[in-house]
Amino acid sequence: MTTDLPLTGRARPDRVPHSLPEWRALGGYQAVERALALTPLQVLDTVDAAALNGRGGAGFPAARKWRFMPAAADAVSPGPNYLIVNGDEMEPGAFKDRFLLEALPHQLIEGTIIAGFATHATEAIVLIRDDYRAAIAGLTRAIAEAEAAGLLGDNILNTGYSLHIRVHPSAGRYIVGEETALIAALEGGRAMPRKRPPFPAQSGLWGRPTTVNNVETISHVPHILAHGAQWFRALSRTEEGGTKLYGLSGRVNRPGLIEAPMGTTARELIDRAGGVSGNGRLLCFQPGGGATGFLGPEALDVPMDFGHVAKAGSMLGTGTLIVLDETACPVEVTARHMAYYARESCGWCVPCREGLPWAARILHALEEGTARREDLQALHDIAREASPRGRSFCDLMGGAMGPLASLLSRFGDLVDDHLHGGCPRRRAP
Ligand code: L3W
Repeated sequence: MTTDLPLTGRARPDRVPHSLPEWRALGGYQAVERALALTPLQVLDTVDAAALNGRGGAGFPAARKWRFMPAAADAVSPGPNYLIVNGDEMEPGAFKDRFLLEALPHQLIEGTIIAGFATHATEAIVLIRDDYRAAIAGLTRAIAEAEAAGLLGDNILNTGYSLHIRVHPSAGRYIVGEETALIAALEGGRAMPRKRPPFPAQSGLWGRPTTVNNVETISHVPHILAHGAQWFRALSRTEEGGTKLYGLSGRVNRPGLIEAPMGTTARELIDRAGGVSGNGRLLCFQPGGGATGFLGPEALDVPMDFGHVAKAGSMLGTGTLIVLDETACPVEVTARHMAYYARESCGWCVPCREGLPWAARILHALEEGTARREDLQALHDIAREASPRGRSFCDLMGGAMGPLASLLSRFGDLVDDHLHGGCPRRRAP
């Protein structure tokens, strides 16, 4: 295995998943053997010492989340703990989990067993975006192989630990990625987020203690157990452990995925993606998918981890950069994002249900040259009122405000210019 690219180093170029014998020949399931020889608390402490932050968007420390889960003896009523692996990848610009699901299903199964053991779970569900058909089929096959070999299911490797994993295709909406909406959808209801607390760790699927972790987060776990916490930390350039599966899209010459040390700069990532395309000059980039605020060339040397990107005024989010060159229009890009988030809102909270379509309409009118100055004022009002956390049950609206608020603060003059006949990039010279 390539230990400097632990997450992707064993993948085949054609993404065809390994059979179980092939995976075992590459050292597969050794991490599971090692983990199940420890106690759940020792596994948890190892992941804690590795400083693994959740890769789904919020960057919450994985081990801290796991510690919220009660052991069976501490639970107030009998019943299972659940582990949900979130593969509902629908953030605009994000395509990293798809690769891990399609190319490396046994890696994910290993991580799920180890995370399940640490959180006292006996049932795990991998929820996968409905369009990811190859991922659903490949993971289902890999689960069957692992079960037949005694690596999964009842009494794994004769250790007394049992975990059953099932695959669940998502309902096909962006909001299903939010953990409480995801749980509602799994229970057969509409995917509506609910207020927290109670957090899923206290009352999740069917009222039971539940952990929800992203696919990339879980895929890192076997490597931490195989090589140790200090090794994992040393892979990173910052205090946040490990490598990161970054993604690049938009105006770069070679869009795609890059596994690199956590804290790699946007400058290096864009260089590795063949540099900026279009006119070759960077206008701005979104560091972590559609729901993250624009950063400019001044942020090219910011280490791309959760803490540093937040300090620079945006979010690492999914770590999938969307790059704009000087010929791209950030108003147009924001309009597209806003139309998406407006469509994907569950409609429960009024500011989100009404505010997002309104913002999308104004941005569209700006592009078309039909917006009035009062519309621009309304856009500012929406960004100001909808940005603070706590105005809605979940973060869909707050996330959508990332690009909008940064558009207005960073590109005020350009937005204003749109009042005079639409997008200046499209106007005849
Ligand atoms: C128990 C406490 N648990 C916090 C848990 C909480 C959650 C985690 C982080 O995500 C971003 C947003 C979107 N007792 C706890 C506790 N927890 N305090 O820790 O919580 P939080 O609020 O920081 O973040 P969040 O709401 O989980 C917000 C993005 O995540 N998002 C993610 C989607 C992910 C996928 C995917 O993985 N495929 O779709 C959706 O909203 O960008 O910025 O687990 O329960 N005292």
